[in-house]
Amino acid sequence: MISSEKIPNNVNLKSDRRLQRALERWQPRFVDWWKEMGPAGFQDTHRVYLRTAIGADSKGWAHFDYVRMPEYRWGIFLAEPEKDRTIGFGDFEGDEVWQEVPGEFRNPLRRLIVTQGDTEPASVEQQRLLGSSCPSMYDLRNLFQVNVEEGRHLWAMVYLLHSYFGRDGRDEGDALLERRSGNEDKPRILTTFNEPVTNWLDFYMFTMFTDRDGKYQLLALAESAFDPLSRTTRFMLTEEAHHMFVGETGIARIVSRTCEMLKEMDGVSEDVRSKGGIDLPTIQKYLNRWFSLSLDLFGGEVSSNAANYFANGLKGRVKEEKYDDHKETDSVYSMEQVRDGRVVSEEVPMRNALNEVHRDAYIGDCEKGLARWNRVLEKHGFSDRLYLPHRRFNRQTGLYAEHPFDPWGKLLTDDDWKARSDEWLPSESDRKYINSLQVEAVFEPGRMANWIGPPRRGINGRPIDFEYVRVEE
Ligand code: BYC
Ligand code: FE
Ligand code: FE
Repeated sequence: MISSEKIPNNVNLKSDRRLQRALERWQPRFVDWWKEMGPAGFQDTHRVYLRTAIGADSKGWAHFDYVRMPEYRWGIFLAEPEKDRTIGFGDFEGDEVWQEVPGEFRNPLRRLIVTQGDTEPASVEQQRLLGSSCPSMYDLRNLFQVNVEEGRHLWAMVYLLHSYFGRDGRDEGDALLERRSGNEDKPRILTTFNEPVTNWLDFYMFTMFTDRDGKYQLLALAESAFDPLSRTTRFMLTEEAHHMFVGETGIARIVSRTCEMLKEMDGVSEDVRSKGGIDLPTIQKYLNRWFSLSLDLFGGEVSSNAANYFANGLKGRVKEEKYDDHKETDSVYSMEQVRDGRVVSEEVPMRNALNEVHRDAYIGDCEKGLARWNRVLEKHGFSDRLYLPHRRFNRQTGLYAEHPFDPWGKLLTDDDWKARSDEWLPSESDRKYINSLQVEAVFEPGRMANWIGPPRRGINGRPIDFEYVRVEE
């Protein structure tokens, strides 16, 4: 469905004039925000080979063309309604899903939607300076693809706020454009979305690990009894896959290039930095940083918020249908807690442990990605391996934030931590080194920066040396 309307959509926006007008008032504010806080440079001077959703069906969601970023057609697309859908979990299991917001759940639902919405523009802000140091034209295009789609995800949440939350929803829609990642006075809501993303190693780790939190949160919201939220998030998930692909393959390409350099040195030295490469210990440190920061996004291990969301049908578990018990009123979860300087296991009611249940599923998914990176090392004949640090390592929120732990989960003293944290997390000098490799954009079709290998294939069947970003005539 190619739409000539100002706001492309599959929600029959023109039938609701009030809503349409409200969104058309928000649209120029969004574009102003995009121009101010979206990708620096490349905006009016370049056209980018981008995927745009013009419909929610299999044909419509991936339409490729050259576009100027500020003219990208951010639209509102919901997955098709599921016939006779019923609530899949919690105290209202089996009831019909809601097409409107029940009064008693208005606040928590709005809060979930605002929190989800806030991460989308935050990530664009975090990544805004990366274009000028891109390792290839292909990567530059992928960065911008991720950015415009995060912009669309913001649209998705603002649509829900405007449609279902009246005046408050419109105010929240405005506030989403006012907070700024990393700003002391008006920061973004969740911790990780205020952390700086200063180079492409950060970026690939962010899209590998932080976008993957997005996948898991969206899967949990897709179970919601509030059907419009479920349908919106289901469609967002189709776009999310590419974001994680960019991260996973980005790191795999770096690992591959590092292996090549090590082989060229033929055991004489292991210092790939002398060849302008990125050494495995530094890759591991960036992995440690973004994995632990992303674990924080699941919330506290023991959470009454999570229990209430579940009881009330607002937020379920990933693939809820795979569980036998959809109520979890009597079940328990065995949680590791720190008591008198020791880690011990204690049972907590399952409903209160759901953030940890999500974290378990997420960690399992990350491990699969790690295995693919390690296969690259194996194929090149190296015995070194990358690993996920323990979930207690370097946490800023939840039970384990109160004590320092090493990457294997062992409790440390504060002095130990101070003395050793530079072994496990990127130090100032690591960051300086990585930034020194990335001072200018590689802007020539098919060419790659020295520290990264080429991708296996191009985008949408195009060759790797396709002109993915074009200077405006
Ligand atoms: N930072 O009961 P608790 C994505 C707050 S990423 C700051 O432990 P709860 C994307 C919490 O709000 C997916 N504050 O946690 C990725 C609460 O505040 P109150 C984003 C935090 O509420 C890449 C208090 O601490 N989507 O899409 O069960 C690029 C105690 O909370 C944090 C969502 O997050 C934190 N890390 O769960 C682009 C889904 N953690 O009540 C996009 C919506 C907790 O004391 N959000 N707090 O004032 C949620 O489902 C939940 O809010 C959370 C937290 C999972 C985040
Ligand atoms: Fe997103
Ligand atoms: Fe994403």
